[in-house]
Amino acid sequence: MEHTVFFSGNEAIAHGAARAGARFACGYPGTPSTEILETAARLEGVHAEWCINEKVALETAVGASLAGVRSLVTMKHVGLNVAADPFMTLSLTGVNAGLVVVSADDPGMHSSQNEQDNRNYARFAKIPMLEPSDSQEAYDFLAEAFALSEEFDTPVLLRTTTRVSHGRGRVVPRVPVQLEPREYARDISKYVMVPQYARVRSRLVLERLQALRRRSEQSSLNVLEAGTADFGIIASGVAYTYAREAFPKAWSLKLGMSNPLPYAKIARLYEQVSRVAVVEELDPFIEEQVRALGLPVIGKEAIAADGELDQDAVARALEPFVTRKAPRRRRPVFPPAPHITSPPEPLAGLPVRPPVLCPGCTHRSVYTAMRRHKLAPMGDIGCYTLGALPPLLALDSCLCMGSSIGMMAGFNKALGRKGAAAVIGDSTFFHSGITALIDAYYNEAPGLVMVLDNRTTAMTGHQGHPGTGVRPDRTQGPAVDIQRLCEGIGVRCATVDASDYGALDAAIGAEVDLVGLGVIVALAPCVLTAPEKAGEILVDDARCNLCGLCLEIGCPAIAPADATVEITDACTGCALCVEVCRRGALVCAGVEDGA
Ligand SMILES: Cc1ncc(C[n+]2csc(CCOP(=O)(O)OP(=O)(O)O)c2C)c(N)n1
Repeated sequence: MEHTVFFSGNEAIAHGAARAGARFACGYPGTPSTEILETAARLEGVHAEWCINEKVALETAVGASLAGVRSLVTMKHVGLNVAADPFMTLSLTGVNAGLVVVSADDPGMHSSQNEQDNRNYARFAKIPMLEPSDSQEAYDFLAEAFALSEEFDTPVLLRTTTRVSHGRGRVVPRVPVQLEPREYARDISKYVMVPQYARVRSRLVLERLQALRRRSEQSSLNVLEAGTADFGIIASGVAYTYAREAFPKAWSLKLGMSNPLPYAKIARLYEQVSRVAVVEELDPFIEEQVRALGLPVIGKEAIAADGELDQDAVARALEPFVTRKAPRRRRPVFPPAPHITSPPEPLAGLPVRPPVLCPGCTHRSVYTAMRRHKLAPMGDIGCYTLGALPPLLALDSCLCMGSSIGMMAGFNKALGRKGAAAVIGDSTFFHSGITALIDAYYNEAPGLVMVLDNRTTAMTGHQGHPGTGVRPDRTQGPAVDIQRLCEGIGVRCATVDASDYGALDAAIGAEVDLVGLGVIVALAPCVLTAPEKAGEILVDDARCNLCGLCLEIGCPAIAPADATVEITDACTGCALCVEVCRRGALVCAGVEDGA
């Protein structure tokens, strides 16, 4: 007899992920998902960690995926609300090694504050979704999910419900998947979701969805099972098993891959039978899409839209419809492929003006100092994200607010060394960087976190935040000190004047050489809030050979001239260009001296 084991769905997911080559698993506890990670933690070769919350867990898994390791992240349904910010944009960036997000939903609310149907999230994010209906499928679907993730460059949602997660069943273990190692390749236009790159990725997501639908049509996970009755059922997950038991003679379309739906397979079911019911718990997720094809269907008018189903409930609900007169047969109308826009042509005659960091912005000094240390800089959202654009090319990722530290932690954990750093603004640090820093400390992630503290929320127009204490009416309230906060957590932290390039360079060099986790707060007020000119930059034409070093810092106040460079009126005198010039061709004079 075949060797079998007896697993709950959650145990099967953990074992299935390990068999599929996942080496990194993280999550936040919540019924009915918890045992997945508890099981993963007991498996050899899998690094498992509890994260501080679901958002940080997802960002950490993304970091591990970028570093080349297949990663699993687990949560209960409401946890995906917490992780929704990285989740939605992860659809655009895609992955490196496969990444599977498990959402364990709780119809009937055995242990939850609501019973939201997270299948909607897969449609919302335009990503594939798999729904196992028993332990064997929970085990097998993981290999399928990781393969889909890599083939289509997308996160995959694996959605279970309490009965699948907690029900136990026989599982036949399979041969472990053999994997080629995946190198990390820096790709700013893929991983840095500033508008100009995100617009391109958005179109790719729409094309990917079309390709996924073709896969869904062919997938062996979506099976049309023949019956003898003039009645068909469409179902996924545990609802399929209830329907099968209640109506053993019915035809059925079992959907293991329930997003995107296989329209042609649905149409084929309608060629066989004159009455079709969708059996699904909670929302009319499948039903509404079938109706949109113009097909008559029995759905939520019979099957409860709240709570759990079981085989008796399904039998009771559908019995009257099975015997009812069949509706007139109709042909489905498949929706046309969506129109996807083309990138706009640049306006003729107008120069292209990509957004840049302001002249004198001290974020530029940080990037210039970091460049020497060859760490992959995981970025975040703020003015400083502009540093990802040419010529600085200073950030490797930008997923959502507060994502940099979790991504750095996952990346470095997966590599087993300090391969990445995190770059985060002060407002973003308070928004959701703190939780990720606590998580990195708790999970002992090594790495350097640069907090670019310009004493304001510059990107959105200089609002106050807890670090400045400034209120909307510009009055002063209490302020939180970032260094003391970090030290209170237990993280090593130094504050450096961000306008002092030499000090920055030395502090970063020292921190990179230390083991463990450290924060450097690069402190200098936003240049727009300190408008006085710090000095006058003069060019020594005899020394300048237009080598271009000063141009690499991307300051809009420096422009190439005939044989030298020219400093324009936009210069604030920050003197970073003086620091990087190796020929002494740029000199900073006091404002009065130079005037
Ligand atoms: C979830 C979310 N909320 C709000 C925003 C809008 N937003 C973008 S960057 C930013 C804050 C940037 O401030 P900070 O981190 O201090 O960086 P700075 O712009 O000052 O360099 C905000 C609020 C967003 N992108 N995402």
